[in-house]
Amino acid sequence: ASKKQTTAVKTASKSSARFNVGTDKEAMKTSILNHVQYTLARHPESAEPDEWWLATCYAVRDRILDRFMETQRVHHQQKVRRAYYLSLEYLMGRLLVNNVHNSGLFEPTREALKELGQDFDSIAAEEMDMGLGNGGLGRLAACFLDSLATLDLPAIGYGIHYEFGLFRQEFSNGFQVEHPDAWQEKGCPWEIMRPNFVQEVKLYGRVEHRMDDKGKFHPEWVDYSTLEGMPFDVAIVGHGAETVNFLRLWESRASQEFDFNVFNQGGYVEAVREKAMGETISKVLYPNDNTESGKELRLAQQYFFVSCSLQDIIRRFFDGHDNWDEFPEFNTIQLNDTHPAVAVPELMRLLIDDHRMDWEKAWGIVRKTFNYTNHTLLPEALEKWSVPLFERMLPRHLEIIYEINARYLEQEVEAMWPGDDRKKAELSLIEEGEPKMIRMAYLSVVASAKVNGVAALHTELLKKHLFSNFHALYPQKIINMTNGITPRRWLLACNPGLSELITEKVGDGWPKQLSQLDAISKFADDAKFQKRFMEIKRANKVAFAEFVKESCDVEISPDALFDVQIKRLHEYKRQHLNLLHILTLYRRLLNDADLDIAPRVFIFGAKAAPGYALAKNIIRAINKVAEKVNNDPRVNGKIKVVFPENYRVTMAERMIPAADLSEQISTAGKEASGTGNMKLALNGALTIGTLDGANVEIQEEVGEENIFIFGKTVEEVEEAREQGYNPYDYYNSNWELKSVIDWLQSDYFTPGEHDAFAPLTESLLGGGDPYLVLADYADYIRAQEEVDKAFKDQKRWARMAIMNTARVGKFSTDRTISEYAEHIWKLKPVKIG
Ligand code: B1N
Repeated sequence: ASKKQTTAVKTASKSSARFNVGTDKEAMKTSILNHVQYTLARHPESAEPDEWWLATCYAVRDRILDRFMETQRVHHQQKVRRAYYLSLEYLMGRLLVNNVHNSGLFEPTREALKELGQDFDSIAAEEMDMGLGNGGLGRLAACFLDSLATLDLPAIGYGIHYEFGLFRQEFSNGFQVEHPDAWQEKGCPWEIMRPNFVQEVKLYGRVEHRMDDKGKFHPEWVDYSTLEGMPFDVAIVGHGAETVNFLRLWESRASQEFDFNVFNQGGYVEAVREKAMGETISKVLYPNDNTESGKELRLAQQYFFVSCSLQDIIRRFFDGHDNWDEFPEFNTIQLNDTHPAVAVPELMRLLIDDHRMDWEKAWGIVRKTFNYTNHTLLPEALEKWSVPLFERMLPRHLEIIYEINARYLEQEVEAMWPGDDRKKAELSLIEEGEPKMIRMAYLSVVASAKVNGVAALHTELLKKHLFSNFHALYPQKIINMTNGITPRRWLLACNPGLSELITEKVGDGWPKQLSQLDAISKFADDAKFQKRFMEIKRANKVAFAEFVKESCDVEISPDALFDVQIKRLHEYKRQHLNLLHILTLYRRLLNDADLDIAPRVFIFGAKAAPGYALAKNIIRAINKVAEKVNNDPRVNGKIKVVFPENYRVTMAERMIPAADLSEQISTAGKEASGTGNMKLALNGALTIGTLDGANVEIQEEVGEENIFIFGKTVEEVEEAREQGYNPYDYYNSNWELKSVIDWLQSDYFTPGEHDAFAPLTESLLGGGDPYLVLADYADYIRAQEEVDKAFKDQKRWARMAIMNTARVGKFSTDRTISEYAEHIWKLKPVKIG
């Protein structure tokens, strides 16, 4: 009977390989209604919008899961090679709109909802952002998942199921105030808990070296604490593809087993403490972008998710293989920055201690399996863990790192620079000092087959500075993989007006072949096309203006130039340079009410790390300047400043289609790539920017006549520093610059409250202006005047905007991921169905 049943199950799943459920409007309608009634236990007549949202997600999910199971069945059956992406951050945003577009269910879902008396857009707006990341690095991971599935590449993402993602931001008297982000409040229809794949993780304790019966010493990790990792899977739907990959996020739990043991030893308080730790690890995302805090809990998070993931990878591998020799042939693991770098000693430990492999063989496997992406050169972001902390939490891993270091210094560094102790100290994985620190970036380079930077300039700087010794030691290892963005979310879904126009002109292949956009460049001078392009932009600006009215109670004109800077608040990104320009215009307007400038709206979106005082002060300064400018009748509405609170993926999706100008004004050499620059250009915003990160490559694509470049180059920045850069030289010689900085030092913007912006003005003057704001000020103002001139010539502007959309096809993550697949992962597409 049981055999018969198995056959029946097999036949059922085979005959319905693609869908068990219909995908037309009627089927969607039935399915949504069924979920309202039988999943949510609600009468359709009284269901609330968030319940319609949930029911719709469940209906869509049912269809996606058919493809998900089929994909996994095929991958398993064909024993495919897989890529694993390890990242502490995934900035996913909302999933419903994305999922209906990618799975081809957009029309039937919208129509079904309409017949049920519901509006798709308002239902979709019920969804909370899945904000499990800080900024570019986390959003890049999300775009990569989209492209991996779209290109039919077998890949799984691993990360942490944070209970709280990036904080929700509010402003109070201009100050940023942080609130917990309860993203799971309305339910999480997209994730599936997988209790059958729970993993156990050890922490703390010590190492004993015990002799086995053959007289060989084996290290043994003892007196450790244990935790459990519970996996939650989120399906990742490829665009128009059959492939549905998944993202597996681990949630930490106290291990019942361990509590019981400590309990029996009489350690009641200990047991409760361990339980608290178990429940704390996946609580909250660290809110730092481009800085490391060095906190114990952060290391615990890293190790926890890495250990769960590696054990899961090994389990999956042995479900189909029986030989470790084949491991590197079927598995490649990408480290998203050094945050998961503890995977290196962890895989060594699993191979040597748990699977009794010898060192050389284990190291050979590790070096063929791992690759590492570097995302920053900023010293404050480079991870270094103190040896004493590491020893306490991961004693066996510390031993392994020392052993890796000793062998690599004695064999490889010695062979290259014989007898050179200075080179050995320079290249050591351990930085001498009090305390000693483990250099996680060096560990990642030594253990990886390939190391990549994220834009051409960034990779060159990596080879020249941070990893120059490694580039000499391993000349083939460091390569460039310029970042990208998924055109599905960042054009097709967020800008339906422009998408329709493009499809009308070039057909509907562009979302999967973004270079096809180039075909619209031939319409750049076509008056009719220009008109439609600009009408779409204007409609997007009208929609955004409505949002600003509602959220900030500020009226802005859709005919003004929308000047947008949206990114994390960081000194190197120089939001304060933008602010100095605003103050310059404000001042000029007060001196000359008839000043001939195109009306502008300055739009900001940014969160500051809660512990980053200067960044928070810059937010306050922007808010306070906004208050003054927006309410000063003398300005006559010519400039406005808006800073809606709680910038996030969903807000970016509203702002980017409405932007005219894209501010990419970091100090040259500091922004590894940037990806907002790509999103804005794709949606027809012109860039004002420095020759930094991917701006360099954007200029190459769009042509120098379609971008506003200003400021010092990397070489000029280096030179200025060498010659003893002094901001006062600029302050004292540029009278207008001096006036606006003095203005900030007065209480004009905060009446009665003195020195409100002291941290900001101090950093610019007394603090030595580490990011050369004053040095770039004059050229920035000049470039902004060119922007003004170009905008006044609407035909010229339209032409430039069209050329931006047309020429940025290179920046699709489909191109980026194809390069990773070819040059790093050696990964081939697998067609499903
Ligand atoms: O990664 C993005 C780049 O486009 C940006 O230029 C870069 O700044 C960003 C520590 C980071 N680099 N490093 C981080 C994030 C969190 C953290 O805890 C560092 N983020 C970037 C994608 O390549």
